[in-house]
Amino acid sequence: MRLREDLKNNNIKEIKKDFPILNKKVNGQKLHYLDNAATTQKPKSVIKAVEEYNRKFNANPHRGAHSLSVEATKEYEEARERVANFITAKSSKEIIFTKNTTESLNLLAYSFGEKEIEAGDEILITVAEHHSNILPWQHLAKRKEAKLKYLNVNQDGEISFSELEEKMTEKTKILAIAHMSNVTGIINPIKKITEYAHKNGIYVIVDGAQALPHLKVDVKDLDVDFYAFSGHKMLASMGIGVLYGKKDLLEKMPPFLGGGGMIEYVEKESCSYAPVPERFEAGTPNVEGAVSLKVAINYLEELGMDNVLVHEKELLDYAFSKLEELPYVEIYGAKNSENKGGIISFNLEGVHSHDLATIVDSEGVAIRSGHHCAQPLMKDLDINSSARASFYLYNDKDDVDALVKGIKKAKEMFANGS
Ligand code: C6P
Repeated sequence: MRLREDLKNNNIKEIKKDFPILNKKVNGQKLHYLDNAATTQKPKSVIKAVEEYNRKFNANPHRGAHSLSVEATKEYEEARERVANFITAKSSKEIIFTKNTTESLNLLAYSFGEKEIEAGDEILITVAEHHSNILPWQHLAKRKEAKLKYLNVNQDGEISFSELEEKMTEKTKILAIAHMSNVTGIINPIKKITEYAHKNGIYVIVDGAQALPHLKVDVKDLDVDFYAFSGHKMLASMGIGVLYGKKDLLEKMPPFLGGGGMIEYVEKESCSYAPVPERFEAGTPNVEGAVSLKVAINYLEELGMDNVLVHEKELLDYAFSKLEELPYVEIYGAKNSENKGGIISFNLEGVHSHDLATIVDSEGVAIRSGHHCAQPLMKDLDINSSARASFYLYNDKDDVDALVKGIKKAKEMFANGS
């Protein structure tokens, strides 16, 4: 309850105390970490849980009768239960642990896609997808002689339902779309999109890398077929990710990788597979990562996901109000927080985004610059790169003010011919 009240009362100073790295000085300045869409920082509880796991429980799970292996298995499976509960899946059997969102989407393309897609079929994605939700489908389409089709986005970063209707044909088998864009921060109306797609017999695959850390996701209510996300973008360690899938679909899918842990029985020339989810988890899994995810979810639930989004929207509106005072700043996507999470992409007239990122870094402000692994969208926006500030639950107005100060400094330096 303490955390929830702190967030609601905007007592972010107290929340920051949970994140040791935020005490760090960067270039002699207080750290203002605004690169949360790339990865988030870890609270003390997550750091402690990972250490504790290694001190007390580390063993190879599902592979031994000895006590330690049983304990490691318990830790791992508890984490799976926790994830299932967090996203309101029907069962923990619907939760597959992967490395990250990228691996989850590749697993789908190589397993589900390979089974479902035939020559001449169509796969629909949007132009605003991260490369992780483009390349697996591009490769699948090439392998199968299928067609990859793109939905456009408007100035605000939104797709249009009339274009969606127009581009869904009887050949369309899969629609793969981000829940939240990592460039514009737009939140796509996944429930409505899924209703449209399902009416046309199309499977819906959601890239939830940016959405799940910031808003309440109920996969049952959204009715999506698959949902992918990464632990490191939601306070957990790097190297743990999730693929949620409806159980009846997962059960029909062939494995992606072969090896230990995913079989029932192996003979010299053949084998039978373990049931889901183990069928998709070949090799020794990342148990400490799963433990970190469980504890990260505990932290997020203590705050309340609705409160997290409200807080980020408040910061977003504050940032918009500050940036709008600077006529030389061009913002990409909608300039209000209505359908958005805490992401702002922008450029400064006459300043390359990498130069801007370096200058604000000298003020202790960490932002991302570049193409954000979304080059088709960059091309549509007619830019090669942008700067991006992305917020999380431990950011406050002080962080935004530091960013604005850094932007003004960059503009001045470049005006003076630096
Ligand atoms: N975007 C960013 O700075 P991984 O790397 O597998 O954890 O996540 C991939 C991914 C997939 N979809 C979306 C919408 C994403 O934003 C990302 C990761 C980071 O924007 C790193 S490029």
